[in-house]
Amino acid sequence: MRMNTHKGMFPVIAIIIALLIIGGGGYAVKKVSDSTREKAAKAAEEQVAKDKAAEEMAVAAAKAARVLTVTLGELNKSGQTGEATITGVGEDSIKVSITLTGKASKVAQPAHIHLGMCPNPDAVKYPLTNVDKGVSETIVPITLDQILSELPLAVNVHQSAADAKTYTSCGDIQVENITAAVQTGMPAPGTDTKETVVTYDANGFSPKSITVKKGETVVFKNETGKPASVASNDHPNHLLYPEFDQYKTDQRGKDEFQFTFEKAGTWQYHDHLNAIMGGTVVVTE
Ligand SMILES: [Cu+2]
Repeated sequence: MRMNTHKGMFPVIAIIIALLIIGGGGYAVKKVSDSTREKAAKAAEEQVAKDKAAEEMAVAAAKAARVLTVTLGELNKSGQTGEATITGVGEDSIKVSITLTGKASKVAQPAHIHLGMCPNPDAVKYPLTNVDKGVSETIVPITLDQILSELPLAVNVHQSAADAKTYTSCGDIQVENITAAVQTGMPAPGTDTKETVVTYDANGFSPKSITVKKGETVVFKNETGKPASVASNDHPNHLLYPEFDQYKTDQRGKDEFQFTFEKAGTWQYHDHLNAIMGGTVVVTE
């Protein structure tokens, strides 16, 4: 009877142990997959944060790159006209630059951004540096967007400190006069890529040898009237510059093959479909 009980108990214990092992294993697997998932989620979060920061920088740059031009008209027969430009500086300031032409003033002329419109603007909203010898430059700690939210505003120049009541030049700030600032030192999109054309006809590739700088794009134009496929030497494996192989690109079968050389070196190539025809691209640093 006791023996029977023990015999009967054994499978039960075995099953319990087996369940514990399976359960434990399952737990371990779950733990590993949880930590993998956590890592992936964290990486995704970091990427989102990075993207957001990049986007914010781009938006800030775009905002800073705007310029608002204000045309200053003559008032009270002053003989003075001119222009004011309002540009974003950094993320939270603007630079107001005034240039007056026409009749020069012997004294410094007070200037402000006033509420209201020309020729009879209201109270001073933002004082500007006096116009001296026709020029004035002021950094105002507000954003261009803030200025635009406060319109109507006008840039107004006065005769002199003594005769501030007489306005000499005035211009309304108008939202439609915003343009993109010309960025100096930054290449305009599309102008930084140079293209070199190599023509391929019955006589072969022409010019047969070209020299380009790293990062430049070469366009191979097939004018043979037959299918062609440009590839680096040696035929048929193209291992000299494996990426330089039209067949491996989305331009496969096309009569024009554009390739940007990112590796410096001397790269012989050929037409894979007529391998006796070839040329050389020398890529310098
Ligand atoms: Cu080949």
